[in-house]
This record gives sequence, C-alpha cells and structure tokens, in this order.
Amino acid sequence: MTFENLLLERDGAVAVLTVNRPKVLNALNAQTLDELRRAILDLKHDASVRAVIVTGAGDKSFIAGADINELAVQSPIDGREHAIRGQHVLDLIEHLGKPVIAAINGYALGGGCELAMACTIRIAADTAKLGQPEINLGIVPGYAGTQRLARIVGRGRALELLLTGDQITAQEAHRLGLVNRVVPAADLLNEARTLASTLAAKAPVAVRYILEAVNKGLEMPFPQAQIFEATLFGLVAATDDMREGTRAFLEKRKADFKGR
Ligand code: CO8
Repeated sequence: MTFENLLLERDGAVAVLTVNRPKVLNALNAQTLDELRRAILDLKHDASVRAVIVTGAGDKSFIAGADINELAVQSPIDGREHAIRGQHVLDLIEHLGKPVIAAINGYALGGGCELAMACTIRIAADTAKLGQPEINLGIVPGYAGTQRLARIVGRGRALELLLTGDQITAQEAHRLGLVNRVVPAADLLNEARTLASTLAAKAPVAVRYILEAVNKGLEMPFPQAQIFEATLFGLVAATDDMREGTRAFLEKRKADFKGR
C-alpha cells in the first residue's frame, strides 16, 4: 500500500503511522484523511499488528488541524460530507480493536486534537500545544471534537476551550486529563514505543474486549453496559489466552499470549 502523505512503519507488533505534510504542519486535507482511512483499515485486519502509534512528521507539529485551504472554499454540502468522512476515520481509530497511542510531538489543533482524542492513550511532548481553535475561523469543530472533548475533560472545561479557541500547553492538558502523560520531547517516540510494546504483549482478545467495553459501554445505560461487560467476560473464557494467563500465574511464570 503506497501513500503520499503518510509514513507507515512496522516494528514487530507495533505499527507507527506518521502524518507527513510538514510544510503545512501536517494539516489534514481530503487525500490525507483518505490515506489514513485506508491505512487504519489495513492495520485493523493485520493480525500481526497489536498496537499502533500515530504521530506527526517533524518536531513542530502533530497535526495542525484540517487543511484550511480546503475549508475556505467548501460549500455547505461539501462541509457536511467532509465532517462525516472525518468522523468516520476517527471512529475507525477509536474502534480499531487495538490500542492506538497518540504521540503528540507539537501542535495538536482542531482536527489534530480531535484525532488525538479518538486515540486510546495520549502522550504529549513537553513542547506540545493543544486546542480547538475553530471558533477563531468562524467555524465549529467537525470531527466530533465537541463530543469527545466534553466527555474527556467535562462540559465546563470543554466549553471554555471550544469558545476561547485558546491553545494550551502539554502540562495544562495533563492537568485537565486531556493527555495521559507529558514527557521530554526527545523521549516521546521511545516512551510511545515502550508503552505500545507493553500493550502489544497483552492478550489481544482481552485487549479488544476492554476497548469495546469502555468505548461502547460508555454510550449505553449503566445496567446494559454491565450486562455487556459480563458477556465479554464470559466470552473471553473461550480463549486459549485465558487458560494460558491463569495457568501462567499459578505456575509462577510469564504468560505467552497467542491471540486465540
Ligand atoms: N491548514 C493549512 N495550512 C496550515 C495549517 C492548516 N490547518 N496550519 C498551518 N498551515 C500552514 C501555514 O499556512 C504555513 O504555510 P506557509 O508556509 O505556506 O505560509 C505553514 O503551515 C506553517 O505555519 P505558520 O507559518 O502559521 O507557523 P507558525 O509557527 O507561525 O504557527 C500555528 C503555527 C499556530 C499552528 C498556525 O499555523 C496556525 O494557527 N494554524 C492553524 C491552526 C488551526 O486553526 N487549526 C484548526 C483548523 S480547522 C479544523 O481543524 C476543523 C476540523 C474539522 C473539520 C470538519 C470538516 C469541515
């Protein structure tokens, strides 16, 4: 699979997806969004990949949002279609069934912050800046940023960020719970790779079900989400990995999970 605006590198069970348009701070145009869609579907169906890192090329920007050149000339119909396509790609990331780590190496603005929020875990370089500056362009977020931001940091904090359009530092994003960790910029990819390798070694079916239980369960009424969790708990008992994990504990050795 070839891409013009993405780099896709595989290192054992970890794939690293880099948005590669550094001249425009890795802004997402329609082509890049479509390449992301294809790459993510490919990673979803590749059983040898057990964790994914998403980052941006260069040391200045993760993704500086949707490409404003395209936004500036869109019709209402184009705008709606563009937002739906973007939301679909971010949904694919959120529901990949494998952990996706956003390694935020610089600006994560607008659609860039929205993409990071669709990831499982966000690690930010201490130099990163995050925000939803759409209001300053006279538009609203279109890749579900109003929804994910409010769910991650709470309604009041989300509204303040969305209405001011302010950029916040990685440290402030950490204080708000928008990113999981802040690390020195020089260590960012190593930290992301270490975490990705740790997660890649876990039992893949259990990983997939935990992701489903949280991501889908949070959208359900609590009693239904509990039943959903109980069903996944029962289903996982059908796996060899469940037998291996429990046996390894009792035999005082490290489990070797096979993904079955
Ligand atoms: N789109 C297109 N080009 C961009 C973008 C962008 N989002 N961001 C930066 N660039 C370009 C600049 O135009 C510039 O190009 P050139 O060299 O040709 O002048 C180049 O990248 C470098 O940028 P700057 O010179 O501006 O770099 P600075 O260090 O001075 O500033 C900033 C960096 C603060 C990140 C600044 O570039 C900036 O504010 N960028 C825009 C950020 C933004 O507003 N993002 C939100 C976009 S809207 C969005 O994401 C909505 C998503 C949902 C859409 C739903 C579908 C409709």
